[in-house]
Amino acid sequence: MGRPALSSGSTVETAEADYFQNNPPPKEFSQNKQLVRAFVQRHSEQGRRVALVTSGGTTVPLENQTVRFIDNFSAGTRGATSAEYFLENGYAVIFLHRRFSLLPYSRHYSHTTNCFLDFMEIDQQGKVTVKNNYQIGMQTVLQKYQRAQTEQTLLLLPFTSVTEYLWSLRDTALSLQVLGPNAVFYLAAAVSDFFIPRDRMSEHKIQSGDLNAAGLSQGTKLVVDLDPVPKFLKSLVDGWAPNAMIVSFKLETDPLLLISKAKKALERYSHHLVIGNLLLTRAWEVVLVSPGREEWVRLPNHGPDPTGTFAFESGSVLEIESLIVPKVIRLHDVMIQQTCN
Ligand code: PAZ
Repeated sequence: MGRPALSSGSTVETAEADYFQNNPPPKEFSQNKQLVRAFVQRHSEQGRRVALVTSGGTTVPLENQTVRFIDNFSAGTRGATSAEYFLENGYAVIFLHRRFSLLPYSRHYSHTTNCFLDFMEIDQQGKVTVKNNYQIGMQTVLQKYQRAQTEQTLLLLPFTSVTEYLWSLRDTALSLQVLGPNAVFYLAAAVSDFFIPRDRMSEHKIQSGDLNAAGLSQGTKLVVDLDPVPKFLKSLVDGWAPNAMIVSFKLETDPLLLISKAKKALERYSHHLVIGNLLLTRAWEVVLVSPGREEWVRLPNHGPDPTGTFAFESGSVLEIESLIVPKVIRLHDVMIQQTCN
């Protein structure tokens, strides 16, 4: 059974309606809508589960023709890596990601410390080939990538600003409603809590010599006046995706706050799972907080250094997402079973 729909006229509903009315959709919105509809329909007919994986940070533009913006931290590693494990487990994936952040499969060769050119060489005939010691690794990644291409199980949807993100999230959620409990939302993106409403945003680049142009500045200082972004998780859980499984992430820097903030989010939104992580240790430990339960997931051979201050990485090739995603899928299995009974 799904969650009850939002009562009409609630504050959340009004804030949501105002937000979408005052902040127009991105240019590619209608085109993406068609792509999502077709993708969902195909996988629904094939009886495949679909994961919406969000990834990367949203921006808050200071100008409509954006030169400057406030950014949210995230390289897109968590999202891109998790998407691969969902695909490997038979899910189709809609990958709602920050434009130019890491993507499933190409992430192995696209980071600046992992540049694809370092994997190549020019042979004696002048042909570009993959270096011998990378052949097997690249073949494995390429096979998985090509499988996703052939089976059309991966749909890439980019966003840049928080508004683009929210338009795409809402529309995709509405499209996924046909799947009922067979959809899972895995919200790893780092989404801005504050933004500048469209009607207060400068059209052109804010000029230091014309400090009142954007309505943002006072004297010689640039004062940025931000409004809160409506609590979209509430809208998602209660309104846009009432029957789907919803997994949110919580990023903190203070270890003492992590569990309490994750629990608070779970209570506030009444969804299925919050995955908590700390900025410094996120690559090797997370905590899964679900109603009445918390479970730490850690990569072996990682932990505090001898001073107990920082964590260190041992060079393990095991990725923590290979441990997280199967646990999420097990919870999804249980949720689907409970819905069917
Ligand atoms: O992309 P990345 O691997 O560098 O970082 C992932 C993350 C820390 C942004 C993600 O795991 C997360 O916690 N996202 C939610 C952030 C938030 O609390 O808004």
